[in-house]
Amino acid sequence: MGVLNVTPDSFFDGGCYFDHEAAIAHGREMTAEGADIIDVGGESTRPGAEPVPEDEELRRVLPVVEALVGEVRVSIDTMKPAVAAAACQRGATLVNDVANHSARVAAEAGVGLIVVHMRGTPKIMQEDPRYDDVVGEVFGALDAAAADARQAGVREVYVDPGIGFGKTVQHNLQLLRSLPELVARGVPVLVGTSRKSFLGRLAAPPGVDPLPPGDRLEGSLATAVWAMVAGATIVRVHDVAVTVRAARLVGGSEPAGSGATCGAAAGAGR
Ligand code: HH2
Repeated sequence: MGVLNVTPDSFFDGGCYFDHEAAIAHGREMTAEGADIIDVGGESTRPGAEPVPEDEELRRVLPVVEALVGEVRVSIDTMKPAVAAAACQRGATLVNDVANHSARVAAEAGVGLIVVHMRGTPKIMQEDPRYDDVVGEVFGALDAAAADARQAGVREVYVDPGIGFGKTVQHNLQLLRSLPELVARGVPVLVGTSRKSFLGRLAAPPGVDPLPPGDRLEGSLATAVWAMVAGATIVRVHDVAVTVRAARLVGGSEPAGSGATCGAAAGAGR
């Protein structure tokens, strides 16, 4: 799943694709790079983010959804059921609502739903998040939310532990380590670690400032690969081309006619 933020303030790509033409072009680029789904969002969910009015969010996302639906599967990344409904009317077939308010909309539209664990709202979620048993609490909440979505009539449900949504670095690591356990519960799993701040903290030497989002590619790839090995069905990423390459390595499949090699000297045979 390629991330397409039509926002001025997203934590990594804010402002890069705020213009509709730039957003559509980037959606096409990620599709050409091998994304199966493009996740279109018009409101940042970074820690501390201010909510965006509904009419403004619609103005940001709908033209992009409409332009891409004929070319690739489009999901709508929103915390507003009305925005989810409007995007589905225009052809989006997956709802990604980190606030979990959109089960009824997804059921009525006959589309898929991603159920996400978030503690609080983006504005306050990173203010001292605490759990007695983060894995048990998050996975238990996902079980319940997936059951509610099914009960509401959604046929295609994914669960997402919500990396960075009301979690410390240690909480994120515990959840990632326990992914095989979440996968084993039987509902397909989505994982989104791409460029997130815990990667910047983990990769920086002790006493040094966390790495900024632009320097978190290695961590993004390492955690995406781990999620795939652990059995996740979808990884949500900003860097599609390199993640697709990593996925091919993990899956062990050689693209037809690629003459897959390592290093610059293609065909050198080593
Ligand atoms: N992460 C972000 C946004 N939406 N949806 C799901 N299901 N899972 C995630 O982990 C997830 C998500 C945050 O990333 P991004 O969209 O790049 O940033 P921003 O919220 O600042 O636009």
